[in-house]
Amino acid sequence: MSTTTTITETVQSNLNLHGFGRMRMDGTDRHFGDFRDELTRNGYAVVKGAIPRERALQYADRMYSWLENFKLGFDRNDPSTVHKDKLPVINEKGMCLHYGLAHEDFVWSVRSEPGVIGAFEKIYDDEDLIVSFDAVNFQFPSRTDIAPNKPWPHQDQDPEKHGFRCMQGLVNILPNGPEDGGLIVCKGAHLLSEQFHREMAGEERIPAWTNEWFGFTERGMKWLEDHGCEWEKVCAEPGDLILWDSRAPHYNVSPKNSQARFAIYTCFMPVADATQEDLQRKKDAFDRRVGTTHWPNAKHSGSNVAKRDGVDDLHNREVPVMEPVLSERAFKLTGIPYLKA
Ligand SMILES: O=C(O)CCC(=O)C(=O)O
Ligand SMILES: [Fe+2]
Repeated sequence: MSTTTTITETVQSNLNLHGFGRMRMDGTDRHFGDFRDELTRNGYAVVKGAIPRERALQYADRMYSWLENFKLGFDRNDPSTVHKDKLPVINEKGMCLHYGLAHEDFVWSVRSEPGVIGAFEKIYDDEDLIVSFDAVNFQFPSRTDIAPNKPWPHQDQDPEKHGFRCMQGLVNILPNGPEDGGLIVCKGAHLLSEQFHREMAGEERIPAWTNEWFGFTERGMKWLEDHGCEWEKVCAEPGDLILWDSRAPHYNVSPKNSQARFAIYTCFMPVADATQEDLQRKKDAFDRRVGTTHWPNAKHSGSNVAKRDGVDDLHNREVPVMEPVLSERAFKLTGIPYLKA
């Protein structure tokens, strides 16, 4: 192969890794012939078997063990032990946000799964990506020991910043049918987001702790309904990756039957969309083993201090039980290799 060919090929592959370019998510994306077609049309999609089912069930086993290893009394085989006194702190939405969980080895293993990374490489047509240090979701059926999970329809994107900016994802770990707990998405509404915010600009807002969040009021929900948008429960098998545009209105519901819902959030964005300051903050979050939001650029980071009934949980820990062992590919996802000295 001549040098010229090699350079041409390199330039070509850098420009257009998968031959389609970064998704625009504005309704004008060309036909891809894969999950991206649904993603661009509906604002969400399921990538079947991003992780082989058997491996997803092994992750479920590690998740159950992580809960049991607090030695508070939770036993996966005894539903009566699903109680907040017997579990680490998990909120009514199923989120577990502390205890170094965002950096447990099994969480990093899920983030580093080739089928997960590969889906985002296709979306962004880019291999230089960073990943969020996001929460883990454990939703158990029939909980009366915690507050009910009331609908919390929202977008995870600043309403003043239009257009497609971030693709969110979660790896579904347990069987997840129509009656099970999980993600509810307003189909196609990502395409109406700009119009919504223009027409509803004067409306009262639900307070948000970050600019990158917008909550839908009853009037907002009515607007979506009046514009023909329908809400759908997204169903998935163990190992399926669920993707959704940050602009897509969504929330989660708790299980209605006996099946638990486990999920690991995995959001990726091109490192090119992050500043050096973002990457520095991200490194700091990684070094301290704390979580971030869904946004991989680490605008906000969390803490490992869970509060139980207002006081620090006695079972808090600053580092994961099992520190992550990162492959070279996974380490790039921390953003650290992209920091200039
Ligand atoms: O658990 C889910 O399916 C969605 C969670 C979510 O929307 C969020 O954390 O912002
Ligand atoms: Fe969300």
